[in-house]
Amino acid sequence: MIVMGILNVTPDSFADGGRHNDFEAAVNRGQEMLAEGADIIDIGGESTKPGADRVSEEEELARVIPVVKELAKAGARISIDTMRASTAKAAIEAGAQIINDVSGGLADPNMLPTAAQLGVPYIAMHWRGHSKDMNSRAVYGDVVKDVISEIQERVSAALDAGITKDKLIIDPGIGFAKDAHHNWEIIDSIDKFVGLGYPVLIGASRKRFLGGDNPDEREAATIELTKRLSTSGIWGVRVHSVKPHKEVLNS
Ligand code: PMM
Repeated sequence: MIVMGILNVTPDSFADGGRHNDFEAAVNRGQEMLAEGADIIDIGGESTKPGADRVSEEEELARVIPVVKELAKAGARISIDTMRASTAKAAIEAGAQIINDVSGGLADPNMLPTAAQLGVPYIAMHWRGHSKDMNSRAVYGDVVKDVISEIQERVSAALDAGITKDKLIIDPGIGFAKDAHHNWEIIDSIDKFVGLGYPVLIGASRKRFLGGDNPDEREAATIELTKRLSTSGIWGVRVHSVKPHKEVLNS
């Protein structure tokens, strides 16, 4: 199972916002994660925490592109965490190798064709709308069935746009338009997501449903969850701290 290390070059991400918000701090943290054995570094320049405002394309590019270039030079396998096709394209041209789109192609109509044209792996996350008001969209009949059917719609759209099956990775979008109960139901039914036949990524790291007031206090629960998921058949976990997760997976 792969470990994707999170590198948010933002002032406002919920767990690591403001910690690597300039070029030097971001590159240092990326190199640290590489040394700890991160398989992929996921670089993002736009916070998606509930209630967050969008950033402009210019600001997003200014945050991520220099960091992508520098860490690609250092040999990192990089995913670009963006909802914008233009940012995805610029990041791939700067040395990133994977597109991580939390909107599954819904936020930008150019994203799926751009990913198809670039021919790189594409992570399609389950999403119901921008962060500003996503909590009001956390309404489901049967959350597992509904999320699976909405992911299947995005998979069809991706395939129709020309992304090939072998390039698609899916993600149920833990914490995105989902309350704690929804998140746990998805995790308890993770086999159903794995059964869809695509690699599955889980990004639960330090999210609110794990309990505790402070994101840093949720690390122990995040590690427990990685341990639990290690036998589930998922492809990878997206986490803030790399080393303890690699240790759990290697033990
Ligand atoms: N969560 C966040 C951002 N990007 N990408 C994927 N594929 N899956 C996630 O669950 C996900 C994501 C929000 O968390 P952060 O602020 O810690 O980056």
